[in-house]
Amino acid sequence: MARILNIAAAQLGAIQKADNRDTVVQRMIVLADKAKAKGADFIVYPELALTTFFPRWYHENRADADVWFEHEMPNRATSPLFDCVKAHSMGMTFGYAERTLEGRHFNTSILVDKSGKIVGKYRKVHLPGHAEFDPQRTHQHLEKRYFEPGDLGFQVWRTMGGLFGMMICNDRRWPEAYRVMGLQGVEVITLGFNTPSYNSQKPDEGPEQRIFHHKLSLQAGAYQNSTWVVAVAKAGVEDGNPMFGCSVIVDPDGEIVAETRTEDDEVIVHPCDLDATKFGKETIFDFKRHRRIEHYGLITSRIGAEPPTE
Ligand code: CDT
Repeated sequence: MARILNIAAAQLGAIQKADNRDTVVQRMIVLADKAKAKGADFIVYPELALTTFFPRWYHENRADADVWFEHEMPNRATSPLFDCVKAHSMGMTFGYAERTLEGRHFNTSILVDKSGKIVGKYRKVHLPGHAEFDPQRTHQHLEKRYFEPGDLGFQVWRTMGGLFGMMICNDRRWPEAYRVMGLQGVEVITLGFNTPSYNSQKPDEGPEQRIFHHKLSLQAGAYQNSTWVVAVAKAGVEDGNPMFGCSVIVDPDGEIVAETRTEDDEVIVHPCDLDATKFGKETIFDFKRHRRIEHYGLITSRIGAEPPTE
């Protein structure tokens, strides 16, 4: 019998610097209600869903950026969202900036089951951008200033009748991230993103090429690991800075089966058959039969490319 999970990709449009978390959470609740009306069992929200994409703003004093971070989860602002999805009996995942009790900072996503319990946490591993103000760039991307690399690895959780994993934005460009979850049998990978429509170091690289690379990465990751991938944008123009939409649900064959059409708050829902992951996992991507780990050592022993000497 098919294991169908109706998954909602809940894209958020722009969140301005001046917007507060209560307003954003109300928008997320509207999307949850719409998703429920479309029969969703599980809803996926973007990376850093509660605020503007603040790593574009330079704070000389690093501590001044703490206003963008959550010190506990759920908290006063997000409790209504937890209550809402619990009342709808929907699981969810969303991203936020996490400040731990010890004062560490991570770009984090949580996985919440249908009872409203947090069952999984992921902290972004591949942090893009730079740590210092860079006058050469058309816009800043200071994730390396405000976050430390995630310390929880790429785990997979058995919940809601499936095997779930999370990654965040830039992680989607790294095949290692999918494969580590693929090796744990992952069936659904969720991913939130905030991707500027233009390359800050190559302004003639615009939305068309950026969206091509976005989809290329997601579709390859889904196909090569025979898993569903659900990628959800925060999109639109935040304080003059455009980010593309194109939230997508990708099936285990690598095909896009649902896609948003706007750069605003928008929800799409697709019935995802988790058993559709089996065919690829048992044939061309039956890792146990076909992988040759004796040839993969460099993947974990070397970080940067080192061409052979002449
Ligand atoms: N949020 C995030 O990870 N964005 C990156 C932009 C990279 S440009 C420095 C992305 O990979 O989409």
